[in-house]
Amino acid sequence: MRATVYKSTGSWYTVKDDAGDWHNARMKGIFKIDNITSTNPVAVGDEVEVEVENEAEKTAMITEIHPRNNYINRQSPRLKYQHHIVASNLDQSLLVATLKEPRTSQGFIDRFLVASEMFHVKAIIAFNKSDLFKKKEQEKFEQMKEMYEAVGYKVFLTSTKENTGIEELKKELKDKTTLISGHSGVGKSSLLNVIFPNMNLKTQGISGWSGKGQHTTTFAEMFDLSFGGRIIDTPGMREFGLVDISKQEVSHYFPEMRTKLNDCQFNNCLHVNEPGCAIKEAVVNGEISEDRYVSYVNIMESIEKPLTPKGGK
Ligand SMILES: Nc1nc2c(ncn2[C@@H]2O[C@H](COP(=O)(O)OP(=O)(O)O)[C@@H](O)[C@H]2O)c(=O)[nH]1
Ligand SMILES: [Mg+2]
Ligand SMILES: [Zn+2]
Repeated sequence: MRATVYKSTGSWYTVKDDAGDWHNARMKGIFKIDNITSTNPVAVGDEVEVEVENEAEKTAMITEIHPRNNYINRQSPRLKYQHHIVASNLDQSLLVATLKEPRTSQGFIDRFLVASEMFHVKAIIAFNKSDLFKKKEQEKFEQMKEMYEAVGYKVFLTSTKENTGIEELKKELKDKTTLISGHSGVGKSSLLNVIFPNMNLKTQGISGWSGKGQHTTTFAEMFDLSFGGRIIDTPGMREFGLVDISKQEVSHYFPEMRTKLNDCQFNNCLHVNEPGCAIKEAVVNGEISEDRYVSYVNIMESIEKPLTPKGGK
């Protein structure tokens, strides 16, 4: 029977089968998926086959994992050379950002967008706390919206306090599986509460079941939206790691650079110091935003440095 993974506590998985019934499932045997070394073989969002073990206790065995359309991973917090799959089969990722209390830096936003491109996941951005905006923030927002929309990312403006912009955002979430992400304090939980007030009630029945494995602050969890669609929350995840990214590929994850890469004089151009660079030329003549280019250079510089775990602050 086919089922979808909604939650993982390490060894137990909460899955919902195609008939809408919930099970607490365990894995059977050892799986090797996609030839990657992963600390968690089954991830939230995975489509699996399950066999019911105990009807009364609602336990089941996962016997097969269906191929993933995509997945997001990061370096394991404990084991440097292993990856942790955060979530799979996503339609889009939503970054909740703020310009005030706290301020999300553009560098952070651009790293998120690069990671989304790298994982083949469409990204959208919601600037929350619009009720706090004064003229300065309003102008900054307009500028960011123009910049990001020009390169293909939808931008929303919301306030959970004044309940504005929520309907537009809901339309974008409808019938899609969306991973929600953003710094602590930007209003992710508040947004989820206004988008779907009963969200917690929906999964409460089964989520507390296993008792042990209280890793709920590090593991992702998926929720059904009442109007269709699903949200994956990743509490405690500060940012997507740019895992295994090479300098050569970074420009491919900037949509505005992608189309110009063949115009550089050198085909191995990194668009930093090389002569005859079409990217730098596009920055000079205003076709590519200078701020986005700054983020590009910063990401390139961060790749030079040896990998350090990005878990802490
Ligand atoms: N002014 C204002 N405060 C907000 C808004 N949304 C959330 N907050 C506040 O920001 C703080 C952090 O919100 P929370 O949802 O816990 O953020 P999370 O850490 O991203 O889940 C709380 O004090 C919220 O009341 C908003 O739209 N406007
Ligand atoms: Mg929260
Ligand atoms: Zn170049």
